[in-house]
Amino acid sequence: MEIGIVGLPNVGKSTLFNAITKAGAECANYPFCTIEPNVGIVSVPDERLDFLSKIEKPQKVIPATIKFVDIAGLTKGASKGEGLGNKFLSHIREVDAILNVVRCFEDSNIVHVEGSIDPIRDVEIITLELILADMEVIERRLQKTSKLARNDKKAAFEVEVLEKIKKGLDEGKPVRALQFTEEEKSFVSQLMLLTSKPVMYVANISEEDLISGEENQYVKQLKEYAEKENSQVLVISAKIEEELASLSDEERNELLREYGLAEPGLNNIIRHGYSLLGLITFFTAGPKEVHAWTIKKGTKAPQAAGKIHSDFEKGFIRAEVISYEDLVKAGSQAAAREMGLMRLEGKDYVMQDGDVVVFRFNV
Ligand SMILES: Nc1nc2c(ncn2[C@@H]2O[C@H](COP(=O)(O)OP(=O)(O)O)[C@@H](O)[C@H]2O)c(=O)[nH]1
Ligand SMILES: [Mg+2]
Repeated sequence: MEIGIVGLPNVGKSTLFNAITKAGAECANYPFCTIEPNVGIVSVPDERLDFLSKIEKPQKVIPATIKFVDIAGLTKGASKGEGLGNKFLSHIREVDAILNVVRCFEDSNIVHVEGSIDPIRDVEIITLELILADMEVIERRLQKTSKLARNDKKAAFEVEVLEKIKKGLDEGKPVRALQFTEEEKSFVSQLMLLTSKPVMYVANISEEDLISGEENQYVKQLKEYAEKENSQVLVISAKIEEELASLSDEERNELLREYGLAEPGLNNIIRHGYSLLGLITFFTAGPKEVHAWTIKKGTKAPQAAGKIHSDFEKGFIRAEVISYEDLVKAGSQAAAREMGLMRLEGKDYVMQDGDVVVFRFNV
C-alpha cells in the first residue's frame, strides 16, 4: 500500500518527502530503505507499541510501515502529456491514496507556477488534470464496451456505469464523490481511475505561521473547501519537518518544546495516511518480538493470521484476542487471561484495530 505525494511545482512536496525519508532513516527498529530516489518507507508512530514493549521487553520491535512516493511533474496540461504529464499519470495510477500538498506559505524567493498563492485554484488545477485523464480512460472504454452491449448483459451493465461516471466527470466531480451500488463498486475499482482514490490535503505553511499557531487565510480557505468534500486537511511546515527529521531525539524534543509542538507534524500525516488507506493494526506480542501487523479494515481472523504465515491461515483453529484497552487495564497478557478479558474467536471474526492476538492452528 502506498501514498503518492502530489501537488503543483514548488509547493514543498520534496521537502516533505525528504522529512519522511530522514525520519525513516532515523528509526533504528525498521530497516529503512529507499527503493528508488522518490520512494521511501517509514514506520507508523504508534504509542501502543511502546506499551507492549514495556510489558514484554522483547528482543525485537517491528512497527507497521507505510510507503510514500514523491510524484513530480503535475502542472496544467499534464493530462495532455505536457511537462512530465504522462509519466506523472502512470505513477499516480499505481498508488492507493493521494496526499495533495498545497502551498499556503508566502515567499517571494520561491516562484509559484501560477503567479500567486491560491490554494483552491491549485487544488482545482490538480483535480481537473486527474478528471481529464479519467475521462480519456472512460471514453475509450465506452467505445469498446458499447459495441458489445446489445447482446451482452454484462457489457450493458458496464456501459451504464461508465455513462454514470462520464456524467459525473463532465460535471467536474471526482469519481470518489459519486455514489455506487456494491455491484457497481467492484466494476469501478477495476477501472483504476485516478479520481477514485482517497485524498487528503496537506497545507504547507511558513515557519512563522506554524510557530505563532495562528491559522492563515489560505489554510482557512482550504479547510472550508475540503470540508465540502469530506476530505481532511493537515497543517504542517515542510521546512520545519525537514529540520526536525534531521535532528537527534534529544535535539528534536528541545526544538519541539521551543516551537510549542507536541510532536512532529509528520507523525500526524503518517497516521492519517494509514487510516486513509483503510488500514488497521493488530499486534502479536511476546518476549521474542512485538510486532504490528497491517491489515485492511474488515479482514477476518484467518486472513489476518495468513499475514504472519500462510500455514496459520490454512490450519486456522481459533484466535485468542485481547483488546488493547483490556490489556492496558490488566497490565499483562497473563493477567488479562486470568481476569477473563481474553476472547476466543473463530474464522468469521472481523479483526479490530488494536487486537493483541495469539493464533492457534495446526498443519
Ligand atoms: N519558506 C518556505 N519555503 C519552503 C517551504 N516548504 C518548501 N519550501 C521551499 O520551496 C522550494 C520548493 O520546495 P520543494 O519541496 O522542492 O517543492 P516541490 O516542487 O513541490 O517538490 C524549496 O526551495 C523549499 O525549500 C516552507 O514551508 N516555507
Ligand atoms: Mg519536487
